[in-house]
Amino acid sequence: MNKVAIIMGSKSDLEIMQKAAQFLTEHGIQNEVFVASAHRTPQKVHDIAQDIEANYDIVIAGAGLAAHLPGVMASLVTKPVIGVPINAAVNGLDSLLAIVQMPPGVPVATVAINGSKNAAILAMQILALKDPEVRKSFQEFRDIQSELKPAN
Ligand code: RP5
Repeated sequence: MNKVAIIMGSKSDLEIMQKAAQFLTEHGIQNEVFVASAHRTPQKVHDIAQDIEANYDIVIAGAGLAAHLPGVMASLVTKPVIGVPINAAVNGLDSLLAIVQMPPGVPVATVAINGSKNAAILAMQILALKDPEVRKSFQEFRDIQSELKPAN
């Protein structure tokens, strides 16, 4: 199905998280953005998790402060979850530690603070494992990035 769910804890995370959506869209990968808070709207998170489990391949989850959303999402779905710590306070270190320090058994693949573009690139690499078209598109991205080929 090649669909990526992008979820974040607040609309205030959108400025950072939309870089993930932009990268995926630019590379022809379907994605959908959701806003729901593990703390403020837990039932909505559960409902979205059910949708994700049925209809998506990978989750990119961003949150700041006591950033529990990526971990909660990882607990609710069997799909890989990539966590994006958002810098909302103390330079994002609170969020980074909350997301990366998952207990054994429920991993969240965590990227850098505000690293939503890398989250999208990682999602594309995972999709490329089983889809030759995505693999080709990813190789083109790599070639352009390493200046083997001019950007058009
Ligand atoms: C977290 O709290 C959100 O992910 C956001 O990064 C932070 C602040 O949220 P707002 O107060 O801006 O809604 O849950």
